[in-house]
Amino acid sequence: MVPDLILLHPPSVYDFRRKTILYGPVSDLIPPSPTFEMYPIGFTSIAEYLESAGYRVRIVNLAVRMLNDKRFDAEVMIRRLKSPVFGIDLHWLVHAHGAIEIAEVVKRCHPEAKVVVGGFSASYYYQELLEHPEIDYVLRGDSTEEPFRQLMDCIMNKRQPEAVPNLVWRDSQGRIQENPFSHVPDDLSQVMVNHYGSIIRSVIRYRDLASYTPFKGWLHYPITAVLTCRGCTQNCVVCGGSASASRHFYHRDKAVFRSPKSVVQDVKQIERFSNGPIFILGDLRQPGENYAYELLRSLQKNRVKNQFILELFSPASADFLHQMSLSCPNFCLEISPESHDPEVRRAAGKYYSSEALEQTLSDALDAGCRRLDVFFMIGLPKQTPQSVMDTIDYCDFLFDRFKGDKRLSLFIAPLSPFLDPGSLGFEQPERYGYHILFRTLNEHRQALLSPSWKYSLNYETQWMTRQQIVDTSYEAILRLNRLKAKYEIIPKPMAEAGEQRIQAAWEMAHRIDDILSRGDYQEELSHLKAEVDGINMFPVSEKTQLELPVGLIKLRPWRALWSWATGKLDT
Ligand code: B12
Ligand code: SF4
Repeated sequence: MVPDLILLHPPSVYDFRRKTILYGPVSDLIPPSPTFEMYPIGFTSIAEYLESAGYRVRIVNLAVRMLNDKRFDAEVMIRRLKSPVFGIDLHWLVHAHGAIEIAEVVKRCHPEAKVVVGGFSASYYYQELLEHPEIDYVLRGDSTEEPFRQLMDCIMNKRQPEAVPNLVWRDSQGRIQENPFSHVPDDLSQVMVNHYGSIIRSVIRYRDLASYTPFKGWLHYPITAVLTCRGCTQNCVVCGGSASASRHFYHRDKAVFRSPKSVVQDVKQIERFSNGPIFILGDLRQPGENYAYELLRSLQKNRVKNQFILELFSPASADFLHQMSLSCPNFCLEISPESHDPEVRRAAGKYYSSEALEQTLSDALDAGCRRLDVFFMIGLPKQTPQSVMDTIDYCDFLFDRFKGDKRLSLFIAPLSPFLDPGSLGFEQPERYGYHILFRTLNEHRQALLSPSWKYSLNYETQWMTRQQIVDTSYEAILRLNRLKAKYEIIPKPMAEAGEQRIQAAWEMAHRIDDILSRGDYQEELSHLKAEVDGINMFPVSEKTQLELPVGLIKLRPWRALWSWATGKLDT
């Protein structure tokens, strides 16, 4: 069955299996690996929307296939795939290398097919992208479902796409045409109606679960995400999806929200095929407390067995936390104060006191929260190496204050590899004390090939050089790991493995620096490949700590199939 569109997700670096690259702690706190093999959730809403318009859409996560199988040849697979249109995401800038390489392979294998690229980074760098002849179209914006449908209609009916909103394209004379960036919907009721149902249908149709897997290890830990909005109400200085970035680069003046009913419908759909945790993304209070309470009460009424992960952008009242626990018993809560120091926190765009934070932590634990994840970051305005070490002392204080409560999980990681384009920090570096080292898409593409993550960092700050960011990160992660051992938050063997991994990575970072300082380094570097790969592949104890226990039966494919066959997945 030939699909009308195939959506491909590239790895961060196309030939990552051949390169010697020490990735560093760039993805320690998210489920995917440094290959960033997770595809945008928007793939599922595009697929659902186009399917309901009569097009057949298939998703192929090339990155996860390459990671799971050393012998998997992406080019052979692409050659075998047949479709008149291929879509490639360049949503996260970390795919700057992989996305363009994959576009080249697609065009080489299927010169007659059209190549469409989209996502945040594609929307930001659309001009540079269209300098690549293998890319025919860039669809800009955070909501491309309807423009994509219009583009598909044009391609299938051989019409020029001059009326397709948000599209940038090359006309028959090779001139770049920039259509108005006018499609920024403020109503989400037409999208993400039944996207999980649509995915299950496609998995069955193409008999290819492997290519739909969102990240390596997902079948063992099938966490799913439920989105509540497009855009954001906050202005975190380092974020390329902030209110300011959305306004200036994605033409979204205000965040829009899904109705509580459709969020709950998503949750009910997930329950049919998975026992895994459900992460409801975004602070539910963004559109106001009424929305948050309505959604939570509806979840209370429509109980599911899955465990929930909920997010707070700022401290919350005891009553609100209590409601969370009534609606989502055993919920896991996440909050990111970024620094112990309110001045650094303020400089990063978050305006609350440490007292308010601690009160929330205390109330959340009292409310019966099963795990409380608190995230700190390195690479912020006004943050010195000493300030980072003080954050670790603050972690010691928190563990002590909450008497080593095992539910309290503290994490720290560097902002890496990139400060997001479009973020306030990237766009107004002097104001926030950043030095931007790479600006163009091509510079970022090259940076991703650097032998060590220090050289791919696209920024330094007025307070920390890249070297200091690297050294401070390893030292802070090491010290926090030791604290977790001291308070018995994690088992001893896990702490020891963590220590070993961090020490080995830190030492390797210095060895690579040393080799690079000697000039002609390619040969010497290639001898390190096995060792570097070993460090990259070493299990990350932070990832394990972030996992919630899942029962023995994790996925319920037959139930999903039955629900689909009987139409229940569409309710
Ligand atoms: C949820 C989220 C995540 C989830 C991922 C969920 C997922 N699978 O999509 C998690 C927590 C795992 C995550 C991880 C990361 N994230 Co994130 N994430 C977000 C967040 C908060 C919301 C995204 C969202 O709601 N999307 C809505 C859905 C429906 O739309 P969508 O997926 O974006 O897709 C639409 C469009 O983008 C576009 N589109 C997307 N792909 C394609 C492809 C084609 C061909 C076309 C035409 C269109 C198109 O059309 C889609 C439908 O309309 C944003 C911030 C924000 N406010 O947006 C950051 C954000 C996108 N993430 C960001 C970053 C940096 C990362 C990481 C690299 C961080 C890191 N170092 O670990 C990783 C990358 C993980 C990976 N790929 O493996 C940056 C991206 C900046 C940039 N330009 O690079 C953002 C903007 C802000 C931030 N710093 O968190 N993230
Ligand atoms: S990091 Fe801040 S600005 Fe970005 S999506 Fe999260 S809350 Fe919004």
